[in-house]
Formats: sequence, C-alpha cells, structure tokens
Amino acid sequence: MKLIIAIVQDEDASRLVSKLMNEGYGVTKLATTGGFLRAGNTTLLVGVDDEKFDGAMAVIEKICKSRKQIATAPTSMTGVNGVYSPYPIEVMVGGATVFVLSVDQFIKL
Ligand code: 2BA
Repeated sequence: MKLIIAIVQDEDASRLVSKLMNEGYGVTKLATTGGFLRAGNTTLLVGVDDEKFDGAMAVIEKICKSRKQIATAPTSMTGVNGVYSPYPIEVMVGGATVFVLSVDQFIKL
C-alpha cells in the first residue's frame, strides 16, 4: 500500500476530491499554506492499494493545472535607510507536488 500526499491548488481541490471519491479512493483533505507564497493550498492524503496507485496518480495529473501567480515574497532590503520593500515576482505553481510513501500498516480501529 502507498500513501499519496498531494499538495494542490485550492482551485483544483474540490474537483479532485470528487473525482477520486467517485472512483472509489479514500481521501482526506487538509487546508494548508505554502511556505513561499504564504497562500492557502490544499493537501490531500490518499491511501491506495498498490494496484490502484497508477489510477490515482492519473486522476491527479489530469485535474491539477499549472498556473502563474504573482507573489510579493520574498522582501528585499533596499535603499540607504534599509527599508524593507516587497517586490512582485511571477511564479509557476503546480499542477501538484506529490510525495509517495510506502505504508507499513493500515489499521482502522
Ligand atoms: P509555496 O511554498 O507557496 O510555493 C509556491 C510556488 O512558488 C512553487 O510552486 C514554486 O513555483 C515557487 N517557489 C517556491 N519556493 C521558491 C523559492 N525559494 N524561490 C522561487 N520560487 C519558489 P510549486 O513548486 O508547484 O509548489 C506548490 C506548493 O507545494 C508550495 O507552495 C508548497 O506548499 C508545496 N511544496 C513544494 N515543494 C515542496 C517540498 N519540497 N516540501 C514540502 N512542500 C512543498
């Protein structure tokens, strides 16, 4: 068994959860915050039997889109007075950041 930890954009989360549930996967949805943008994102925990792993990954890949976002982080120190001045940068976020862990035990009590 594998545990998929998928960090996705909020815009994709609802559709992704629905699609995974409809296809018979168990899903836990967590509200999370990206360390760089300091903006909300969504982390899904999906425990899957090995034979269903590829199917789950295919759903994630299909639904999660890459998007450009404008961020004002990080800040820089500028000027003679050392004033902190945020400046806009463009970053490409997602589709999905996925960690895959092998599960030793899956227990429901
Ligand atoms: P954030 O940390 O808010 O990062 C959002 C996007 O900002 C990233 O998209 C990346 O394009 C950019 N970015 C991140 N750190 C950067 C840096 N030091 N300099 C320049 N640009 C930077 P993604 O790579 O698609 O990541 C989306 C979200 O996935 C991240 O949100 C974070 O919540 C999570 N994530 C990504 N890599 C991770 C990792 N190695 N461990 C844990 N979470 C991770």
